[in-house]
Amino acid sequence: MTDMTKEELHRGLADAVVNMDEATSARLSEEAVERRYDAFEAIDHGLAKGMETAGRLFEEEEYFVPELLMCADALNAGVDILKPHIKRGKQDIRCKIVIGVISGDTHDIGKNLVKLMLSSSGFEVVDLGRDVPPQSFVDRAVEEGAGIIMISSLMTTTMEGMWEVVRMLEERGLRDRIKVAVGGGPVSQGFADKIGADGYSPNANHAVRLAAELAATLA
Ligand code: B12
Repeated sequence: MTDMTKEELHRGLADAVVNMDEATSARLSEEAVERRYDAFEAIDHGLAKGMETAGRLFEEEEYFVPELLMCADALNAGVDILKPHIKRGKQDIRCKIVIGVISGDTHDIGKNLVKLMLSSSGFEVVDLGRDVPPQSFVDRAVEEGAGIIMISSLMTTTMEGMWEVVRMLEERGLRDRIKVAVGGGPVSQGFADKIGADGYSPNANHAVRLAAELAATLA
């Protein structure tokens, strides 16, 4: 083991993602586990921060899609090691959540982190994956008896699909029984209000609180 502080280790994880370095991402994640550092913090303050920087490099046209894919591989190598060590929440929430990325959109890193936090906190989560048509969110929520639909969108061009989900729930008279929460890069509280969603969260940590609040309104 090295003598890195927690902050240095987080920085190392972020750099490993930016440098597309899966081996270092995995090694430092193992080190975080050995040192009993908070596993989600290592993901959130380390690996995800690296992805943010990669996003900036993409905007500056220094990185392109192939680089981003390799950054995502490095992030996932670390997440796989840290995942089993995320502290499980104590609350006993009996609410099923259907989660997915809206149609036309294949960005699923953020959605996967939200899912990870929700399931670690005791929620039963049904993951529909990415590029999910609005109709499938509604149909699966009904089939599964879910109380909450959580939708992710990373692109301005796909976020309108979230509106469709709310509209379909209204049409089917399900709006009171199924809550809708939205999130992802271009999504804001203002957008959530505009489409009539029940909640918005800017990150995975807050998404857990939001889900608990929405679940309480269903009880
Ligand atoms: C990584 C990445 C990719 C990877 C995705 C890999 C994967 N498996 O996800 C790859 C390389 C495949 C990719 C492809 C493309 N991408 Co891209 N990509 C990104 C990038 C750099 C980072 C996204 C990310 O993972 N962030 C890290 C995670 C942790 O953050 P997050 O997703 O925001 O999630 C957090 C919160 O938002 C929140 N959250 C997320 N979802 C939800 C849901 C709920 C319910 C809640 C409550 C909270 C919540 O919690 C999460 C964790 O804290 C962004 C830039 C950016 N700044 O976002 C561009 C970006 C999203 N991509 C963009 C583009 C244009 C594309 C492509 C079209 C490029 C191309 N020419 O092919 C394709 C699109 C393919 C498609 N149809 O989906 C644009 C979108 C522009 C727009 N229209 O809005 C962006 C903004 C880059 C840019 N500035 O131009 N991309």
